[in-house]
Amino acid sequence: MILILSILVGISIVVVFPTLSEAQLEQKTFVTHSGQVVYTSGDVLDPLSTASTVEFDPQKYLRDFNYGHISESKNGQTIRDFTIIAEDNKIQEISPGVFYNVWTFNGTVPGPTIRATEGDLVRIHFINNGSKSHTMHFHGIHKAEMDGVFEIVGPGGGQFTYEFEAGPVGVHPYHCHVMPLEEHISHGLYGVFIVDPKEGRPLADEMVMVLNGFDTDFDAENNFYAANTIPFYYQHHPIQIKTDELIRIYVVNMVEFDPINNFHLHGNLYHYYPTGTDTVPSTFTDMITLSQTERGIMEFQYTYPGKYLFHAHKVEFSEKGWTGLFLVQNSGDNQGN
Ligand SMILES: [Cu+2]
Repeated sequence: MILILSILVGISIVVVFPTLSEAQLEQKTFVTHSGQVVYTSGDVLDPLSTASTVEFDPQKYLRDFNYGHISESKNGQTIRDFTIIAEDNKIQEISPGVFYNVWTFNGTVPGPTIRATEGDLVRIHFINNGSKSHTMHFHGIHKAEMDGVFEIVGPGGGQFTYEFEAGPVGVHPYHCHVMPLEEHISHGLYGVFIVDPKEGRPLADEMVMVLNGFDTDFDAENNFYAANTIPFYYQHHPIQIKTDELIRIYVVNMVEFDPINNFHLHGNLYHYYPTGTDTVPSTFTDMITLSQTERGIMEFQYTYPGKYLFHAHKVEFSEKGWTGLFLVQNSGDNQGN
């Protein structure tokens, strides 16, 4: 009896958590925390050609930085104007055959990566075209009335202009701060705000990774996890980098419901700058663990070419989509080799 039970348990574990190598290749059936069975076709999801009402390209998002419309004040301060529009009616194919109502800033989850230099005047012209109230709350230093918590922006075209000096240097999340907060964040109203030091950072191949998850059956547990929204995306589309080239990743954990997330890099270690606020890394490691909205900057370079995994070492997350690959090519090779 015990033997039969243990075999059954073993089989169910294989069904719920198939091994990494086959997780994305075969039809997937898994039981959610509430007992619902989720089926996906096992096809590779192409986020650019689905029936979704969202156009989101994880390959483009990875290295896409929005510096705003730039002007200069009379006293020489750089002004950066951004227009951000919130909506809450879009449907996105989160996994093959699994559609979910995403709430978006400028049409995507995450919203655009907003980038400024320390001391710049940042002006966010926020328009709420959603059916619910929304706001933008930036992590960072600013006046109370610019905090996006008490200044609720009403649905159907409500507007607010957030204005603050960019600071401190680092990588910060922004997100809607309307209650119930869990609902507004888990549906996708978040993005990344990078504040560069005035003196700049050493030249690097820079990218942004937002660690997120989706609760598609509304049981306050995530069914899918990802770096940049689409489960397994960078496993099917490895991120191409070069040997001996400095890689800098701005990583932000926005996973709701789960208390922790993490980032493990294979075949290498990285210098890690928590929140990106210090010039000296706090650690040299291949594994960091992040609570919600914890973030930082990772820097590394590969000596040897080849394919290297990166993924959550929380295995449940990696087997439900939070896994990817770096394809490291020799610096001397031509593009596409
Ligand atoms: Cu909201």
